[in-house]
Amino acid sequence: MKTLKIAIQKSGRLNEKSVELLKNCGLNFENYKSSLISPVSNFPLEILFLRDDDIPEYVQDGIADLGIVGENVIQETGVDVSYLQRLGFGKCSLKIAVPNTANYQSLSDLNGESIATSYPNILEKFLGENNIKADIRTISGSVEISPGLGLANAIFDIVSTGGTLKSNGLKPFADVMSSEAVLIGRKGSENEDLVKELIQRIQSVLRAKE
Ligand code: PRT
Ligand code: ZN
Repeated sequence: MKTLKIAIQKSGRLNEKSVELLKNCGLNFENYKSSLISPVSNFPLEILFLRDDDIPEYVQDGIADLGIVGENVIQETGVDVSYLQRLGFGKCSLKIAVPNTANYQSLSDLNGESIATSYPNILEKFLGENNIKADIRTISGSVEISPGLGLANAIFDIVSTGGTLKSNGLKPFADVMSSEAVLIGRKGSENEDLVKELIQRIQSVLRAKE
């Protein structure tokens, strides 16, 4: 019989909730921080622990059948996968934020300005849809300090409580997307019996939580 593979985040904001969800589905597996693959003893499934950024492509390419990852990462990587289930955790939004002292009135005031982000593709699409021509500066981390350093006029980043913006003298300016963790599958995987069985278990765990 076939063994499915599901990719989840190895460590970070989605790891704990992803592990908890799978355990609540009645799946037995060891959750050693050091291992990259953990077999499930009571279901034909292996769990792959990966960087979240790699999960969409692993699923698209069929190295994993399923994955749990934030919608923001799926959108940014632009992969072609099936959305199987929203999971209700890892909620956040992606916003353009500007210094408290900035005097932008409307989106068009971003024309000609520079915006630092780790999500250049999502930002480029949003700016394009709104006919804004801004200079996107892609950086891999600590995006929120770039206006203070004079690297950019604005930022585009994940916001949850807003505390990070506040402590860096920034304020939200435009909402671009909201995100949560979702279960994705390789295209066509939703027609497989084992995948259907797993989705059903996940849905009953989610229903029990309501
Ligand atoms: O190591 P790996 O590459 O796997 O992890 P990572 O560091 O890329 O991601 P991680 O673990 O930080 O986040 C995983 C996913 O959690 C993200 O892709 C989002 O889908 C989701 N998520 C939910 C968040 C947040 N909330 C969040 N608050 N991801 C990041 N943040 C950061 C944000 O970048 C900013 O620096 O928290 C800060 C803002 O938080 P507030 O509360 O101050 O507004
Ligand atoms: Zn990442």
